[in-house]
Amino acid sequence: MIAALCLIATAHAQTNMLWLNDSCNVRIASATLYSDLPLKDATEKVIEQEIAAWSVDFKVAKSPKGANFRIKLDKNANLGAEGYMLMPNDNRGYTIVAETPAGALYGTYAMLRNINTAASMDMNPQKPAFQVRILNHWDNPDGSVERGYAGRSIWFADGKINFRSDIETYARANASVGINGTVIDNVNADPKVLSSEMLKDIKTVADRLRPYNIKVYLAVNFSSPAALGGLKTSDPLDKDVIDWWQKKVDEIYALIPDFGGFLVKANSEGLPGPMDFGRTHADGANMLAKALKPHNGIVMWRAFVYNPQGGDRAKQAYYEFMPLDGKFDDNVIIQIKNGPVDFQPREPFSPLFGAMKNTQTMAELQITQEYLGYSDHLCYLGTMWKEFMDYPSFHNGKSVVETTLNQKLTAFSAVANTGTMKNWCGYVMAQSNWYAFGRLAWNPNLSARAIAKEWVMQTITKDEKAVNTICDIMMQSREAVTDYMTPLGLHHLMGWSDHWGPEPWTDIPGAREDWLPRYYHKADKIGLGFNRSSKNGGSNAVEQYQEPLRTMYDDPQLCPKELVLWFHHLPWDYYFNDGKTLWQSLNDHYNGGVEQVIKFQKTWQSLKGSVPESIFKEVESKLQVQLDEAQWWRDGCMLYFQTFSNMPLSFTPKYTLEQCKAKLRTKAYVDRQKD
Ligand code: GCV
Repeated sequence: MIAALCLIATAHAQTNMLWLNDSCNVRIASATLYSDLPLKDATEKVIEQEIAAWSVDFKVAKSPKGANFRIKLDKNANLGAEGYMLMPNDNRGYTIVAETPAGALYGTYAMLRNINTAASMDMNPQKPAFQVRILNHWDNPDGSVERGYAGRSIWFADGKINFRSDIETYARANASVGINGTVIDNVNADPKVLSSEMLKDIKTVADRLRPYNIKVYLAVNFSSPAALGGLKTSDPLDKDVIDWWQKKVDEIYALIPDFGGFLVKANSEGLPGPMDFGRTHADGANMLAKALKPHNGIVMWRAFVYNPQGGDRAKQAYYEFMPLDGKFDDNVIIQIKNGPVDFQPREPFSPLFGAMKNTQTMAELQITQEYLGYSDHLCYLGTMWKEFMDYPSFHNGKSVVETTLNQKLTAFSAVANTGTMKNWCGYVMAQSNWYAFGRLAWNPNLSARAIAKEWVMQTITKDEKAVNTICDIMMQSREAVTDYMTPLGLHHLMGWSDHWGPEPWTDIPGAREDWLPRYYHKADKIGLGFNRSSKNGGSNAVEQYQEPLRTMYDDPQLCPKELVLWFHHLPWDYYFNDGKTLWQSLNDHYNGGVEQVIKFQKTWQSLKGSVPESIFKEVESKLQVQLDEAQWWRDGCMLYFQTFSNMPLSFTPKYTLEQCKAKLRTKAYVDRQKD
């Protein structure tokens, strides 16, 4: 079939196209498209443009006769609002069957992806696993991006919407992997996003994204009624407050009829919320949900909550939300970060998944590499997300991701890594994580390697040997980063406020204890790690997990070694089953992570000539930065821990502890803060 379409390789390099129509992709020599309906619908127009963009010679046909591409809209196809089915047709091409233009759009992208990656066409009906597949942008109206490492905001500049000319590229990229929603502003929300002036401009954004089946959502500040509306209170049970939100929601829907809904960070990290008025998360979420309900809007209410007085931070979301199980309206969904603390290189899954039996829940992942080397470290997150998603929760035999399926409302979200930089993500390799998120939101059963392969073949090269080599690096990359940053379940060792380099030593006078690394690593003369077990004064966070996980995590001999210091404080000379002491294991992991980056560098050199020169050079130079920062992490952490263990290192450090601390004041650090 593919040969029949007569594909030709193209050398047309276009900028900013991500995995679409890039220089390594093929073109269809001749495409004739027939669509069931006249191309009036904006999404059908996109389908036409898309097939045209991939073809050297493109025509629209008035009848199916002779058309090798056909769109067949069939209301009775049992494919749902977004599903599709690909079928071979008698003109040696493909017919895309769907109930809706959106389904046809996804079918078109799937067909083009399969052609491009020489994958065999799956002729079975395809439907997305989650209804809402959504990016969370942490973009502020002033144009800055919280934890963004790819330049400024793609949505805002100087307090206003930034009407970029290439927002359709963003929309295409998302649609091509099945993403159908975007929260354009930061969860640390500025009340200003709900101003009438801003909403009028957001309408234009929504209009431009709609043809790509992408809905706009907004993160809202819970105190907007007071801060923006001038009311005396933002109490969710106050009649004026309820009226204010209802009017605001009506105003939004008058402008944007398919507006998706709200994302809310409440009573977290200083943000306002219903608890400021003695109300609960459910009171707050349901009040907003009731305003949105007549318009089919939803509320994504975040469970990222913790306060300095609340005991072990890892336990707090569970304590705050479990008593509210079953109390949320049916258009509310609780958005939970994958781990119980905060997007660390490795965490156990949040125990809220599966535990809230009568509440709809969804996962929040982080594409932007806040704790994984920014956009400077090669760190493919497909493996990390699959580890989280496939982990057995032991709730009704379900994996973690399965606990968020089979609900009336289903959703899957991730914090975006986009910015105004030419390549959108600050690093070509970081684009793979955006791609992987979309693919997993559509189909959580895809393997991390299969996704990596698709992405490499559409972005870097189709040379089989090179594809495999790059995939090998990607598949090992997250473990390498975890090794040189936070192995064995260590977490939160990063720099104060910037979250960049190692700072296990940080002591900021007057700082919240749960924002300091020492709260998490608890290094002392005896050993290292956070005792979250049920024994010896541990926080007993293990009790929040279902058996047999509870028993397994509670015992350092049974606990998976990669999580052991998350759950246990162990002596430096503690022996693991593999015969190594804790100290030796730390040495091996920290140094092993650095060695792995050196291996990546060598392997990358072997690709010279088989990948585009610009990509070769970009990765080559980023890997050099990564190596230096891996050494910094290894040396900073190990030399600091050595001040407690007094044991010898089994590698030769590049830096002294003093140099590691001083590195925070280097020019590179200062420059990075400007980004
Ligand atoms: C948007 C972490 C980040 C914050 C972020 C917060 C959150 O604490 O460092 O920048 O704020 O998570 O997810 O709300």
